[in-house]
Amino acid sequence: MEKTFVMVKPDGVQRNLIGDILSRFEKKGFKLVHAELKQVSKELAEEHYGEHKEKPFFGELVSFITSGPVFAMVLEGENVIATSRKMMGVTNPQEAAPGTIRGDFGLTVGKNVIHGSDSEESAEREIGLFVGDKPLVEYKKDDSTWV
Ligand code: FUP
Repeated sequence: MEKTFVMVKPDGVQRNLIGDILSRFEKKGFKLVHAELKQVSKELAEEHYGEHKEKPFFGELVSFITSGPVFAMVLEGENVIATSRKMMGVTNPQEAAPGTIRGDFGLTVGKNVIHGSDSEESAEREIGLFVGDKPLVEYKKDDSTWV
């Protein structure tokens, strides 16, 4: 089954949004297979955001994501990568549609509340970076009453 990496960024944790955000994914029907409140190191932040290394906002991005704990998750479900990104809304919260996480909770592009992998390759890479060799939690959910 498809998996993705999602994290509530330090602004979301500070603003007590973990529960609201996780609740949206749970209610959608995605299965939580890993969750961790985690302090991101500078090394991990620089690796995770490596594709933005040359961008003018790279320094701020790294200092923001390391400024306090993040709530890191792995979610599983059909088409979870694209669907969870849709639920997050576009990168800039000022342009994100109402009803999306960034549209409802975010104000600025620098502090946009949530991250989610954008492809199968980045999901695999980010799960590797953030979860490492900790095993994902395997369990059955009885979907028979609602699917
Ligand atoms: P996304 O995949 O939606 O998280 O967006 P990107 O990978 O393009 O950007 C990663 C992060 O860089 C964003 F979440 C916020 C930050 N960013 C800025 O601070 N300024 C920008 O102009 C673009 C992105």
